[in-house]
Amino acid sequence: MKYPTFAVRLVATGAALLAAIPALAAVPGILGGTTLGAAPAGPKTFALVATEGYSSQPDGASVYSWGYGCAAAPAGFAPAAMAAIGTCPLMQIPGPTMIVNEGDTVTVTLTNDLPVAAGNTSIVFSGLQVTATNGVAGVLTQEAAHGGTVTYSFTATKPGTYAYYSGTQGDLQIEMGLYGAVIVLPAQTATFANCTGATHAADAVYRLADAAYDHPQSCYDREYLFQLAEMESSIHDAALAQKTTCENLLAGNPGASCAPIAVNSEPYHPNYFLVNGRSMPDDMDANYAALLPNQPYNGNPHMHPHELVLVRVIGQGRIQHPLHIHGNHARVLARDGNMLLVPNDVNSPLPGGIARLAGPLIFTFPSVSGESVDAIFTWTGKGLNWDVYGHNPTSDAANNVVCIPDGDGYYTINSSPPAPRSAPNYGEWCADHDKPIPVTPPDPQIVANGLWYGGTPYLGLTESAAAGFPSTPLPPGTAKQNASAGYAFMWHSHDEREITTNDVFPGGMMMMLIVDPPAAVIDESK
Ligand SMILES: [Cu+2]
Repeated sequence: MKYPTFAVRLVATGAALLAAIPALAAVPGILGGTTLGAAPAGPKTFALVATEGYSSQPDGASVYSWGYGCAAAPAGFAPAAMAAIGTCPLMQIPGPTMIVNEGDTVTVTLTNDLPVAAGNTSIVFSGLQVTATNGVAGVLTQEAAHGGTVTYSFTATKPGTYAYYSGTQGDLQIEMGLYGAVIVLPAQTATFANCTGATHAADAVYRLADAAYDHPQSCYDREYLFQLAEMESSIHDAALAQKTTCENLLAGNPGASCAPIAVNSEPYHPNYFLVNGRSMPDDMDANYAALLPNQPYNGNPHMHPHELVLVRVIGQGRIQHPLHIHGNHARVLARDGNMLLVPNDVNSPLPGGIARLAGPLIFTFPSVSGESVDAIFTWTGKGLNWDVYGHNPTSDAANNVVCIPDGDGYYTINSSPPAPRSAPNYGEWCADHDKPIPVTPPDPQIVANGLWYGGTPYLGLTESAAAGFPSTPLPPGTAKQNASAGYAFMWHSHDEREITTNDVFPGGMMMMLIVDPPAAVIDESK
C-alpha cells in the first residue's frame, strides 16, 4: 500500500493542526542583573511581592488565588529571544522563575501584600543554603508580616533546578499558589566545547545555556520547565469568604482585628491539576498569553528530531504527580541539582576523567513535593523501521537527499562530509533511509509508536510541490518538506484522574510534545 488511505490522511491532518499551533514553551523567567550564562558571577537581586488575584481555568472558573510577582520591574527577562514579550505582574502562578548563574550571590526581598487575614508569609528555597534577615521569626524561616518585608540571600553554589514556596501555613499558602522556581546555570568552562548547539539553522536560540551542569554529558538544544501542582477550588472559595468577612469587619471598625484565615485542608480532594498553573488546553497557549495574565508560563514542548531536550520537572503540589512521557525515555541528570554520576569512575573516557552519568532512563517523572528532576529527552525515529521523512527513492535520487551515518548511525555534523544544518533530514537514523513501503512496523508491545503506523510519514515531503506527486518524480531541487506536519506525543499525568478539569475529561495535567520536521521553524516566543 504505497499511498495514504483517507483515514490515514485524517490522522495526518490532525497531527498537522497540532503542529500548526504556534504557542511554544522554553523556560522563560526573570533576571536579577544584566549578566547571564557565561558571564562572571556577581550579585543578583530580586524584589518579589506576595499578593492576591485570580487564576483562570478552561472550564470558565476564575479561582481566587495568591501568588508571587514582581514588586518592581526585574532587571531583565530570559531567554533573550523572548525578552521583548516578558511580563512579571504583581501576582502570577507559578511565581517568577528566577534565573541566575553559578556563583552568584542572590538576594530576594519579599513584600507581604496578601490580605490582612492571611497573616504572615515567607519563602523557603528547597536545596539552597539561605540566610534570612529582617521580618519576624516564623516556624521555618523569617516571615514578612502584613505590609512588611523580609530578605533572603544565598550563594548559587550548584547549577540545577530548585523549588521555592511559602514556608508559612503551607497547606493553605502553597495551595493558594505561592510557589515558583530558581534555575542556576552552570559556569560553563571549556568542558562544553562538545555542545554543538541547536540542530536547526533557522531557529533562534531559546535555551538558557549550552549545558545544564558543569558536565560534558549535559549539553542540550532546548529546554522546558514543568511545575506540577494541584488545586482544590473549595479551599480557595473558603479563603475568599473569610478574607471578605474580615475586610467588611475592618471597614466598619478600623480598630478591630479579625481572626486569621483557617481552612480545613483535610480530607483533600483537588479538582484542578496544573502544569505551570494552567490546565490543558490552556497550557498549550503561548507564554505570556494576554488571556492568562496571572499564568504567564505554558507547557507546550516542541523539538526537531535528534535534538536534546532538557526537561526540568518540579513537584509543587502536596501530592505526587507521575508525569508520563510518550515517544522515548529520558535520562535523569540530577535531582535537586545533585548529579547522578558513576561512583569512582576510574575508567571514564570523559575529559579530565570526570565521572559519567549514572541516572536511570525513566518513562515517568516521579514528581515529589518540593523536589526537582532534570532529564534529557530525545527522539529520532530510530527503531521504527520506516523512513519517517517519507523519502521516495526515485524522487530523492533527483533531489540528492542523502543520509550518511555518523559514528552513531545518524546524519549529523559528525557525518563525513557533514550534514548541513539545513538538511531536510538532519538527524535522520540512516538505517531506515529510503526504506520501501510497506514496512514491517515494530512490535507495539516494545515500541509505543508501532500501533500508529499507517503508511504515511508525517515528517515527509509535501505533495504540493509538483502536480502528480508522488507518481511523478519531483524535478530536482523542488522537494519541499511539509513544515506543518509533525508527530504528537502525549505527556501527561499517569494518575489519569488528573487529566481532567473539575471532573471533565480531557483536561488538567496534559501536554503534547510535537516533533517538528527540520523545515519547521520553532518559534518559542509565540
Ligand atoms: Cu500515556
